[in-house]
Amino acid sequence: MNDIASKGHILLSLTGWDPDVWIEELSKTAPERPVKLAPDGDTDPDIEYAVVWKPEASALAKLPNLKAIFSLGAGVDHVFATPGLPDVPIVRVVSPDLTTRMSEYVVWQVLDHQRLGPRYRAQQAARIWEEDRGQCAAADITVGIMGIGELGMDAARKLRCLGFNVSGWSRTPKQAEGITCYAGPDGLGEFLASADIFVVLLPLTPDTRKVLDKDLFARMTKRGPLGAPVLINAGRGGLQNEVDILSALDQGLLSAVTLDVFQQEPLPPESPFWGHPKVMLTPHSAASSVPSSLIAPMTAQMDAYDRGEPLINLVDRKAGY
Ligand code: NDP
Ligand code: OXD
Repeated sequence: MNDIASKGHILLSLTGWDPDVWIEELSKTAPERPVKLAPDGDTDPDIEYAVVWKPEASALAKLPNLKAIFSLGAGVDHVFATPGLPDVPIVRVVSPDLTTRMSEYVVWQVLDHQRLGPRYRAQQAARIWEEDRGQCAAADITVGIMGIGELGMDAARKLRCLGFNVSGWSRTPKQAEGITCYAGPDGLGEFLASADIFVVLLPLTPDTRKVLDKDLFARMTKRGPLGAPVLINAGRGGLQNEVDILSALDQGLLSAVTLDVFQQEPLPPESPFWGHPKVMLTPHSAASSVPSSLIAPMTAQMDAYDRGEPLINLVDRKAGY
């Protein structure tokens, strides 16, 4: 006989991710909370928490005892896209593991562009031995972090440690030692004129959708040691106008791009990004959500909430992130 007292059930609703690893971790960490992959009917009374990544349409709409929704990602645009989203608190991922992974990705890509990775890989393919003796130092380059929040700030600090100059842009004003901070629409122009490499870590909201377009690229006015600005987008594909990115590369408004996220994922085989010589792409893998890092803090929050304590890392519904 099972002697573990049962608590409210968890609805695990995922699209595109293997549920087994999440079920295994949830069952190990919180065996007292049975996991369901779908509710028993629209109004399943047993479900108290939902753990989601791109949840099934309407799965959450009518659950009478749902207390909170936990996003398995830092971004919550996938939650807001769910039809019939109930008015319960939404918690997002803020985790040292995720943050470290993202900073590794940002540092990897910034260094790759600074150290002429694309050029030397092309030379290797053509068996050309030719050193570029004018290669610039980190101190010659400014990295502009567009969306200097949890992830952006950690990446900014790590880039500072490597000797890069760093600027940042956010919705509300910020101060950070050694980082030149700009905020809001009024600060955007100066921010865009400040950097050689732009790292985008914005959330996708109604205010940021398609913000990365030809007008924005034209406002990136600095022509530093890389010739034209480099764009690295690890935020969301919905932030970018993909036709404009390709034109900006052709016209030399951008010298190169790294893209981890796309309007359509998986990226369709016919996409021109696959074979473009100025594009480095990765399959939405900049910072993966890992069950062993995320589930224990999540179920601890459920227990705390059941005891009447407040939830942390709550999403601001009005701001959309
Ligand atoms: P945060 O909410 O901590 O940071 C978001 C930043 O963007 C904040 O600085 C915020 O400003 C700023 N921002 C939001 N809206 C605007 C706006 N309209 N104008 C200017 N700045 C704005 O989020 P995280 O750092 O945790 O995550 C950022 C995003 O990274 C996620 O939303 C997700 O889309 C993406 N992500 C991608 C992953 C991947 O593998 N590719 C993995 C994890 C996350 P303010 O500080 O004033 O609030
Ligand atoms: C996230 C993601 O938002 O993986 O965490 O994209």
